[in-house]
Amino acid sequence: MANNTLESTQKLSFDQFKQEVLKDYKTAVISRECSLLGRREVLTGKAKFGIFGGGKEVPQLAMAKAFQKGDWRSGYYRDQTFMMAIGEFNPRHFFASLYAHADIEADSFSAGRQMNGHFCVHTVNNDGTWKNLTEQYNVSSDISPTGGQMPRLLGLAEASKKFKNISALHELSHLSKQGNEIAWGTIGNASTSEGLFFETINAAGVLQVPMVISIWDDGYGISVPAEYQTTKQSISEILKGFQRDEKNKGYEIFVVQGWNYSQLIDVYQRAAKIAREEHVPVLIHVTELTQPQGHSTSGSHERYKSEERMLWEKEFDCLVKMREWIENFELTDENGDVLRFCEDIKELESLEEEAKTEVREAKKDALNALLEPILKERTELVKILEKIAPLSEHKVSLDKVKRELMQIEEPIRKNILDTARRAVMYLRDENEEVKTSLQKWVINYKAQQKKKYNTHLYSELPNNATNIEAIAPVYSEESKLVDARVVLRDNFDAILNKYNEVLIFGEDSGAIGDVNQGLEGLQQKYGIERVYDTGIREATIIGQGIGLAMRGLRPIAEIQYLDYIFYATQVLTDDLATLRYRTFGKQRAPLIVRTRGHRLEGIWHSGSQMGSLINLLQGMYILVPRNMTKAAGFYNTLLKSDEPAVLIENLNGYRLKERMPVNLGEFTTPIGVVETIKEGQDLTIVSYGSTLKLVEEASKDLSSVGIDVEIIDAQSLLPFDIKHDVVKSLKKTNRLAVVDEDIPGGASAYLFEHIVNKQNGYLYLDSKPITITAKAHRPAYGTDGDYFSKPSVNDIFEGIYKMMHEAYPAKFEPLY
Ligand SMILES: Cc1ncc(C[n+]2csc(CCOP(=O)(O)OP(=O)(O)O)c2C)c(N)n1
Ligand SMILES: [Mg+2]
Repeated sequence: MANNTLESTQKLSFDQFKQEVLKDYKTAVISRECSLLGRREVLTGKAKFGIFGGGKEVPQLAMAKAFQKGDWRSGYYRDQTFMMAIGEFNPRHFFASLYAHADIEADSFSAGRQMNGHFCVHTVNNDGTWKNLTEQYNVSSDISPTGGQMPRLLGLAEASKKFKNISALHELSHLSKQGNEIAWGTIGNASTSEGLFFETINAAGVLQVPMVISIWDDGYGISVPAEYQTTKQSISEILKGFQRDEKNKGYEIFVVQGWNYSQLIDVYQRAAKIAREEHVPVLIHVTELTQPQGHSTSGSHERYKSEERMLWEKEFDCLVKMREWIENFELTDENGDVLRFCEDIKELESLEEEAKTEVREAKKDALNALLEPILKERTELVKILEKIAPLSEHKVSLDKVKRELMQIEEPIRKNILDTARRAVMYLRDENEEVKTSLQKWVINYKAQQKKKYNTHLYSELPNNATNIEAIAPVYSEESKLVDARVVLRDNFDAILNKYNEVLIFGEDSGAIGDVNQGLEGLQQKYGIERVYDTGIREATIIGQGIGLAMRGLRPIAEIQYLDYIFYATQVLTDDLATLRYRTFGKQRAPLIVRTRGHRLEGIWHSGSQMGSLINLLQGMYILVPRNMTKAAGFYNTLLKSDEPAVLIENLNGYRLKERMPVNLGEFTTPIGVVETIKEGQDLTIVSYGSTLKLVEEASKDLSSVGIDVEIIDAQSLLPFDIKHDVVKSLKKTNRLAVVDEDIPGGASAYLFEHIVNKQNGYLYLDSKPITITAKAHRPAYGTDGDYFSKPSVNDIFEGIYKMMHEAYPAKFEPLY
């Protein structure tokens, strides 16, 4: 019966059908052979670590058949067969990534930056323009944290809905064919235990987006069996409540055995039709999969699988089953002739032999390609060492390190550079003639490696966010003083009007126009597709934004309060912040995260934890505007660029008065540039956000006792002061205080290190520099809680007065 289904859905002539099946089988055999040889490469020390797709080949063939150009995948490390079946991966590439070949031509997924099994297809050209995403298979770059692919998947699927429903987006025909694309997810059975999985499943059901999520179920998560992972040991069983029915929208859920090729093809075709045509999410629980070699190269599954299970895995290995099916397949045509896939088993055997040879050859080629440049580099160094050695007093040592380097059969760059740097150490006190060529070689070699390993954290294109020029807000005579949230709102209005791709969403962002009315009336004006409410689910709000941004839209995702960003921090730090780096600049997601914080009251409402974000979000911008005009300018800057950022508005600033600029949507606040907001002679105070208001107040008290401070607004924490303006101020004042609402050792330590160390501020200091910060604990509630937890005007005054007293005891009497 299944065979008939397959035939009818495929509508192919028998011969075409046969060719298709054999091609699939060969792809699966190639994939399996890669897994087997890959493991050997790791166990013999040629590669560091391996995680492969063995035991999951057959369902991936079926998924690949339903996957169309323009579609997207967000999956995990088991998908090598799918990648091969869509033509984006081959054995040569398999080994290049296993060997961590640090060249984007050899390992197009990450230029050797990611472990093997982390797939990707480039979405941007070298000049930063989008590729035609409708004409290629799109694979969003994988990350290792289990379940981490899920939030992004939601956004990839939601983008189709936006491209369909927002008519102004239809002209972006290189990004989408009016939303005809499916976002395909894959996840392991055990990883469905993660909260991100459930959050995404619920959100996609609510949003009704074209998403097909496959669960590759092999009964284990490394060594831990399903009984410890999943209630009722079945994810499809417990998700039954999501099944759509006549009354309610929901999911279509399929369960299919992972070794049943023909049923799999049928299920995937049906799933694709539902998702593509009806924009309904589909879940496919693919059961009875195996792991013929265990989880990864770091262990062996004999340790935790029973003998019985091991026997079952051998029997139900999807490749074995597919082969059986091919061997036994028979179809009687209308003439009564019996049609078969293979008349003779030898046909299959020779196909398998061919596949194996192809993999072995690819392995050799990949290794040679890896080694070739490295061996050349070694020769270069060796030649220099041989030239220098006879002239050196350290000939014996130089000869020894050279010999050791030459003895390494398959050297890596670490071996080469280590040898060279040791040689520099030996030659440190010898004359220039001897050592210059080597020193130069080391400097040059290091620079070359930097390009390989330390680039693309931020954009290297001309529109890098820090290159966007400042445009000052312009005021006319009619410019009124208004509540600052109105400046923000009118600027968002201008943005939504100017950029059709901008979407703004979050908790309470739609109907009421956010909790502080910064989006007031904008849903009414621009429609529910562009300014909208989401559920309370920070991680997937960010995931939504990542996926939308990856598909060429310009989402502004709102996290209602800074303190709640931690629900989404895993997604931000592991996925968004690493995206450009881990793809060697070949994918991007210019998501703007809008949030509000600073100087609130209470343990979970303080909005101050900037240090933690700075540590986790390298690869993003962290902007802390002191007022709403500055904030609006940052949004305008970010939209001219294409990089991700978190922007923290001042919660207590929305009702303060600011003048309304006339060039809304146009003026920009430069990123990475500080601003001096008060000039002074005696001391430089660096601060940011709403604490600046307290600093300004304290400066008046300080002025009244004869201390004239200069106040600098950091404005941007990541990056901070790229022009090194603070040190220029220190040259004048010779004293530094960093005032910060974060804990001791938080953002203040970061600013301090930048100023004193990176900017060499220590050279100009006449007093010990200080930080004035909050207490180490979370701030207590209420005005007194704030006063005794965070730096107050008194604390700032006294801290700085003390510094001046220590410098001039006669002039400044001790306060206490
Ligand atoms: C957040 C996180 N926790 C733990 C791990 C370590 N880890 C890697 S794979 C894995 C098991 C995943 O099992 P499953 O989802 O069933 O996928 P399978 O490998 O079986 O295909 C674990 C625990 C991880 N990568 N990420
Ligand atoms: Mg599993």
